[in-house]
Amino acid sequence: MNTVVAFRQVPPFAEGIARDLRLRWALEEAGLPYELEQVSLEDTRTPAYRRRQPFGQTPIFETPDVTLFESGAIVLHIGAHSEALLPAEPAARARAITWVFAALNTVENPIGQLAQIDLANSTEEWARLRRPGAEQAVRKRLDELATWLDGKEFLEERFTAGDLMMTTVLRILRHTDLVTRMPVLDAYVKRCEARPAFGRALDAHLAAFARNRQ
Ligand SMILES: N[C@@H](CCC(=O)N[C@@H](CS)C(=O)NCC(=O)O)C(=O)O
Repeated sequence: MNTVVAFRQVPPFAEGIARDLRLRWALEEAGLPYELEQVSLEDTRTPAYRRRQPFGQTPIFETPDVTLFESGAIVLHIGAHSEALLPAEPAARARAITWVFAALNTVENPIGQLAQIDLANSTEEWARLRRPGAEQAVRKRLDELATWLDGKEFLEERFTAGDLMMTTVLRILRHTDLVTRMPVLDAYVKRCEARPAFGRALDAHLAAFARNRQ
């Protein structure tokens, strides 16, 4: 059986964006069942956990054959077993993989910096000084992405793992209006989020946190 390892609880701002959602969505698109293993922050500090995830982060993905960390690597691994995520045709597959890296390396990087300022350090002086530059860097990437997506439904001819990853990265900005005020990006995110597999993944992701609050 496949196992997704996720945090038992996260701060409210992370419910709906914590990265186990990426795995759950990929597994739903691929039609693969999975079990959930929930961990606490304390669990992630133990040597046993570090042998599974050297940096003490979530998510982890375990199959009978392999233990994996890094959400991008995991989504690609799931995609290797499902054409729903990675097309069989070699060039289309390579393009989809390219977009997974673009989402994680080129787009998530500035978005992560802005989120860090807004969600973790907003009261600090350095954050106040840095925020305009950080927002500008995000806007640049969003403008470029919107230009690429203009007139398109997805990043390539059809939905792929690239769109899955890009959507989850753009969702990190949901505490701002940076995406929603850009019609092309807003429609793109909503189009991807309207997929039944995303709905099932998000429901399960949120339900797990809700259960643990009771
Ligand atoms: N690059 C990693 C990032 C993983 C990550 O930042 N996970 C968060 C939860 S969504 C976490 O574990 N944060 C606690 C920490 O980094 O110590 C991935 O994509 O899997």
